[in-house]
Amino acid sequence: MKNQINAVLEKALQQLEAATSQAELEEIRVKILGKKGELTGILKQLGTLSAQERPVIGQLANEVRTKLEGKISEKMTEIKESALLQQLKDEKIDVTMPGKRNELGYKHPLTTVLNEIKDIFIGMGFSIAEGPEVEYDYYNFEALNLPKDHPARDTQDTFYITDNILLRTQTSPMQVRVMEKQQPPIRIIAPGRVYRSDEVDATHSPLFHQIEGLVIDKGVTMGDLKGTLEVFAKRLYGEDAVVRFRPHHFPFTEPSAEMDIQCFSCQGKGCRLCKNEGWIEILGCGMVHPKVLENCGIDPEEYSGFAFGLGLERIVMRRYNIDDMRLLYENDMKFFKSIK
Ligand code: 2NL
Repeated sequence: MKNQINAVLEKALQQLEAATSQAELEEIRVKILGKKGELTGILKQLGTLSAQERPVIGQLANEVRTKLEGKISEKMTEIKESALLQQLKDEKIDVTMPGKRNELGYKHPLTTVLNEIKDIFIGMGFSIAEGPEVEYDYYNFEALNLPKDHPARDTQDTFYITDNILLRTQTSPMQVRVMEKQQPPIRIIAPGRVYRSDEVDATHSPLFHQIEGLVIDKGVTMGDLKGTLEVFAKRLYGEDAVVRFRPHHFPFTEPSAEMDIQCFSCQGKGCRLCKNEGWIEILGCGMVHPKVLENCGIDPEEYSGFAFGLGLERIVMRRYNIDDMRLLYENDMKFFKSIK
């Protein structure tokens, strides 16, 4: 039996020496020292030995068990250490490698220019008024002196939701809402999305952006309109910008005008940029129609005011020399980087 025990010890030591993983060690431990293990099996036979042999063999078996347990835990430590070393080696970071740069976002050109325009008007004492894009027919048309049979109300051009609810075609309804709520003095701009049922092409989109402005107070004149809008043009295009006003017609203003800026490329002589006009149209404007004031609960005998509207896309396209409006909506990063 002594030989048997020593043989088990020898074999176990050899296997332990060759083991390379924690699982292998555990397997060896169970095979030798487990409940059905080889050494345990031998110990179960102690009863068959004589009274002199039993304590000698018993002691030997215990020594072997202790020795093997010690060896297993020693080997375990060794394997764990080398696994850790390997892990550290695998996870080593080369701090001299070039870093991965996170791409920083930037503002859409529509937002950049809108913010500039907002700042210009805020600098002149205006507030920003924002409101619903789904509107009542009344606020979008009726209150603005556009009666039911007016051509601008053509169902072909307007997204109607019901008979009297629609997607706003301009941001003026927001200005009507402010006039209803607030007595003059009023000085606001109303920027935002507007909708028209247009086919998409280089100069049209069913969704675009408008900025309208409104000033109402006692004694406001066409002189205030011209002065304010000229200052706006100079802030946006530079102090040497030259503007002119041409008579026009809008149902909600009387008199009405359009403001042009002299072509900065040819100084009014006419070139390709201004299509030989010498002037470039910037916005529409006029003195608020007395009927509109009345509709909004403001006495036209006591107050007067001016209003204007401009299309943001057109200003942005001219600024960045973009000839196709679709580029503003297609989120092609190559394009946006090229005009950044
Ligand atoms: C254009 C012309 C314009 C207005 C908008 C307006 C608003 C109220 C009362 C009177 Cl509440 N007028 N807005 C006035 C004149 C012109 O827009 O060409 N826009 C792109």
